[in-house]
Amino acid sequence: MGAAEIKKYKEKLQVNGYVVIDGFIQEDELAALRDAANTAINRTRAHAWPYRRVIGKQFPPWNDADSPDSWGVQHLMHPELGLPIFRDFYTSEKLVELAGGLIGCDAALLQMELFNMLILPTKAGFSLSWHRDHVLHSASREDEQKSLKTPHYGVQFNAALYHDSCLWVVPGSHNVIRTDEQRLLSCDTSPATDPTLMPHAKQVHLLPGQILFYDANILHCAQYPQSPPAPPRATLHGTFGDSRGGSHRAVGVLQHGLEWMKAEEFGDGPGREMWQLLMRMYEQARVDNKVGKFSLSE
Ligand SMILES: O=C(O)CCC(=O)C(=O)O
Ligand SMILES: [Fe+2]
Repeated sequence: MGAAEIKKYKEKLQVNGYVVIDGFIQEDELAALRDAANTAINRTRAHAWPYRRVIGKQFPPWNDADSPDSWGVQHLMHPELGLPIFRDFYTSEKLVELAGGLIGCDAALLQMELFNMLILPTKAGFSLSWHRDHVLHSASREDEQKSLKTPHYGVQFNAALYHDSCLWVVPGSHNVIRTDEQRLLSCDTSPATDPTLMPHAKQVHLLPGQILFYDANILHCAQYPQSPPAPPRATLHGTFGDSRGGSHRAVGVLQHGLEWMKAEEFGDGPGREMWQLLMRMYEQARVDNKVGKFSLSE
């Protein structure tokens, strides 16, 4: 993708708080990723993969023992999952270039972070509350304003392998404090059972192969219907950081439990330089006392 095109997407992301990019994953790659996704989903649902987002809990930490049903598969790049295609995708030149361009960060400064997959539960539907990823539901206007003005030093994406309409956003809400009405509908972790009640809410529809980048501060929620009967969801969900942020992103990233990524053998694979920068952030987080903390809680 050319620099001019990336610039155009960056502008959209800055203005609207999200941007959808067409045809990011081509047919061949889509088929191979769907295969791998299927394997990962089956293993997760068969309780042969313990790292998962459990139904009933919206934010980390997630505990395998807490619920039999899942809404996400965690740690797609984990060597024990045995699906190297996910790391190849995460470290691919096209994704790294795009993520770096959107952050405004040279590829050499990009740090490896999260790579997970969002799926649908099989026993009953589940919904997330309206939230911003790293701002408390209960934040005062002053605290909210302060958070919204702080740079992210990173980006996050949803890359859909199937049609995906689970996510709802309030366009443009990423840099504006909530109105009284919005606050009322997002002041606690109650699941958003009817997202249309939120003024200006917009359902995001992704086609297979499209990639969405969204600002962690955009007011958003999600609805996860039971599947089947709903068609499958397999949406690759990841983040990249700008290593110049020091430990700024540490809580949001490390709260997902990335101890396993410290292994030297893991570092030896694709994206080693990005991994080294993650390790540097880990070390800085330890010094700054940010390990073992969480962005949001229920
Ligand atoms: O399911 C989604 O697309 C959104 C997930 C989400 O908001 C989150 O993990 O914080
Ligand atoms: Fe979120």
